[in-house]
Amino acid sequence: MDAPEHSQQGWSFNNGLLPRARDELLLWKIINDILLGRDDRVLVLAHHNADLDAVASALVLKYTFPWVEMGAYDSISAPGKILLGHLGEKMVIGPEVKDYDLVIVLDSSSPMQVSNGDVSEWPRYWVIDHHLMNDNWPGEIYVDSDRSACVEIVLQMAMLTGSVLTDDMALAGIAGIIADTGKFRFADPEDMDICSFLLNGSAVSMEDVLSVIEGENYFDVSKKLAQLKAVKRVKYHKIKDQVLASSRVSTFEASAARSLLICGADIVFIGSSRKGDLRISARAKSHIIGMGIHLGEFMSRIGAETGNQGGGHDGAAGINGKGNVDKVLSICMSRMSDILREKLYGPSK
Ligand SMILES: [Mn+2]
Repeated sequence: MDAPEHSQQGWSFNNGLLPRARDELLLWKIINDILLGRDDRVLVLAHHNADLDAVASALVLKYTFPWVEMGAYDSISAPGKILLGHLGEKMVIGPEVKDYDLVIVLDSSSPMQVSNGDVSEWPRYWVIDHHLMNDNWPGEIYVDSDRSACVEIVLQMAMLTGSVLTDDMALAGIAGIIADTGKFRFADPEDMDICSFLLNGSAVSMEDVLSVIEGENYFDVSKKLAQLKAVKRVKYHKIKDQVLASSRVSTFEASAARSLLICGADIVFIGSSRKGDLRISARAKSHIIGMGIHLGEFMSRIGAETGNQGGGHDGAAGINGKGNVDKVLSICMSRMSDILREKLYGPSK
């Protein structure tokens, strides 16, 4: 499809449209490596259970640098698959990383999300991420935690290289931002600016994007069942007027967490384990964040305490690793109870 005539309109920094990159020089280092790899095998690698933002980021990189190959470690989320299918693109699941010359890791705050945890044998790689800065990754990485979605950083890369904004790029970009801002609930003005820019510069409408990412939901029986199971297996307790809840599912941790928040919990921990791998997803409502609780920092601490890797945003975070799910869940619940108790009743004597 030809890009609309006005697709380059406003495709410039500091025009109230696309925010300037946090570290343009570092971003150019990554861009140059991808450009130099034009004749090599370059892998764009999304994390396991690649979500919409990770898939969108991979897509925008592919549109900008068509020679890259897209891969996801272990699996792709259902919404991620829908976006790929809609755009007629494929992502390799579990690519053989050592067969590549260069790897660009997307949207991943730790090696555990894209490998068995050991990246020492990997080829040259870069990490582009928007989660809270941490030291899970050895070496220099590009992190901009002011960006609500990783795809916003990749769009900045597309812009830096003077790439044309296509409808597919706009659709992927908006989808990633919608997903990572909780359908704009947590969006900041810059997220709205970027979406407005993408809508203005393309023939894509909001309805186009939403029908792609929501359309299949009503027919996704395993997601519906995961949400109901999360409710059925819930454990909860209250501290003053706040409710903490935990539960277990085998998939759709994020939707399960959302369901428990809708049911009334203020902070939720959802555990799952697959083939010995453990995952905990934590979510909190905005008044909890307002109390000064940062789930990303919290999960990073619990990760360290349990020999796993944790991190994320203030209201949405997770732990990946190995171990007993119920045990890690109960540690999350008891440590968070202590924090809440101190916030609500003052420090214990
Ligand atoms: Mn993301």
